[in-house]
Order: sequence, then C-alpha cells, then structure tokens
Amino acid sequence: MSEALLDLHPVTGRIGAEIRDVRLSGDLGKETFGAIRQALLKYKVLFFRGQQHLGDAGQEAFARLWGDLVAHPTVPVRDGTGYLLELDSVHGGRANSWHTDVTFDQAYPQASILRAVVVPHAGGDTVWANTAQAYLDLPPALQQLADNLWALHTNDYDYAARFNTDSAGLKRYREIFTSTIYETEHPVVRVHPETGERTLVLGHFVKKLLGYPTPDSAHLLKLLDSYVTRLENTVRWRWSAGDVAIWDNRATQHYAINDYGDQHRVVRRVTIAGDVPVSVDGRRSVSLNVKNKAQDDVRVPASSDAAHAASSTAAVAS
Ligand SMILES: O=C(O)CCC(=O)C(=O)O
Ligand SMILES: [Fe+2]
Repeated sequence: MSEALLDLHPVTGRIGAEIRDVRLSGDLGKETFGAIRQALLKYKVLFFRGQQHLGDAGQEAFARLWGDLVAHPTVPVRDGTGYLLELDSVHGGRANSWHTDVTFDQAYPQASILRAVVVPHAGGDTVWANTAQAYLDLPPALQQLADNLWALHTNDYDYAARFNTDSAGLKRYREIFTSTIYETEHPVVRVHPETGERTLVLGHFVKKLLGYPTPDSAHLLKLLDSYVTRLENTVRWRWSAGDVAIWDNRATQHYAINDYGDQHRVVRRVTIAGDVPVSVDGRRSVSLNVKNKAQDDVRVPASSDAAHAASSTAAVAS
C-alpha cells in the first residue's frame, strides 16, 4: 500500500497534501484507505475537495474506518448524530487560537476529521502547524530541555484573556465547556506511537510548565510555541463547501482564522480515539483530576439554549 495509489499533491514543503479523485465513504477500499492512512502519517494533514455527498452520517461512517469515535468530553453533539461537533460562526464558534484538540484529556484524539458545510466568500481559512518539524527545528540544547519538560493541560483556563473578549456568550460557553474540569500532565515531547517521531505537545490548553514559576513558564512556552507556529512549518487551507480535512492530532496544532466578520461559516468535526502520550523516557501522561461540577448546578440539559450555545460556540476552544 503506498502513496503511488493516490493522486496526491503536497501543498507545502513541510506539511499538508491534497488527495484528488477519492470519494470518501465508510466503504472505501482497504488499499485506498491504507494508503490514505500512510499519507496522513507523512503529511500530517490531508485535504479532500468535493465531498458534498458525505453528509453527517457519511462523515461518521468514514471516520469509523480510523478507529473508535469519541464525542467531545463536555460539549453536546449535534442533534441526530453520535459524535459530531458543530462549529457555527453565528454562535461565536471561532477557534482562532493555536491548539491541539482536547489535550486536557489524558488520551486525547489521535485524529480529527473536519467537513466544511458553509464557507465565507472570503476568509475563514484554517492553518495547521507540524509539531514534529517544530521539534526538529529546536537547537539541540532546547530539544534536551523540552524532552524533560512536562505541562499541565486543562479545559479550565482563562478564556477571556485568551480570546480577548469578555462577552456574555463566551461566559456561558465557558460554563458548559468546563462543566467537567479536566487536568492532565503531558510530556512536552511525546513519541509518536506510529512514526516514532518526537512531537511537541503544547497549545492553548496548556496552563503551565511543571516545576517552573509562572513567569518563567510563560517565557519558555512562548519560546517553544514560536517554533511550532513559524510560517515555514504551516499549511493554510482555503475552504470550499464540501471539503474535508483530516489531521494527525498527535503531530499538529491548528488555528481557524477569524477574518470573515459577519459572514456565515459552519464546520463539523469528528474525532478518533487516541492513546496516552509517552515521553522520550517512557513515562505516560497522567490524568490528575476529572471534577464534575454537576452538583454545583452547572450541568445543562442537552435541549436547552445554553447547550445549543455550547455546541455552536465550541470552536473557540475545541
Ligand atoms: O474552524 C476550523 O477550521 C477548525 C476548528 C477547530 O479547531 C476544530 O475543528 O478542531
Ligand atoms: Fe480544534
């Protein structure tokens, strides 16, 4: 099984490839699917145009080929689906902050599959960064430092500061998003379970580096982040409705550019179950805390307005 089976076109020199002439579905042939899987490990994010036929059920069926599906831990799924997270700009869903999906979870998703449903006339691109390349770009002394760092990831961080807004919508969203609080310690460098590559595990769910005073932690994070997000390690995708992007969530971060004002944008995501990260010295990530705030009356019935707000504003911290 190999890339030769695919009509594959790298989009940049370091990350991202478009695959043409494949009609995604749950019935994809074994060989084609195997080649796509291999390509994902190499290119980190794959793009497929013209997949309008998929629909929600088709997206879930295709996703099932990759492994077990997982719903978002705190945000209700889209009505009528088992696992889909809908991000709708009308309700403020704009993930304009660098992150890897759901890293507050100990075994965060291995991959995400995103389908564009409504796309602005201009703007609303998404950018992905290659976190394996970012590690390789670190000077050897910084690699050694990073190899030994651990970070606390949580879904309970300062949303207003991160997104530079203090809106009522964001407050309500935050309540849903943190109705259960997760705290996990991940190594800053994990060994990719399939490729053996070392990748940086950072992004907006990181609260602090362990063992450093907060200001030092902030400086170090800024330094490491600068290697992740340098333009040479990124690919930017101009969406059309019906496009599908799949990323290796163990080797990338992403950022949804919020430059389209009042134009409408809707995307839907499915995530595939992942495994617990392992550090370069063989230690596994540690789940510290899963605190359900249900008793504090923060739990929201799935049909309520707030739940709808949560599911449709999920993008800001997906
Ligand atoms: O809106 C996008 O393009 C990406 C949103 C996001 O962060 C995600 O789907 O995980
Ligand atoms: Fe995301």
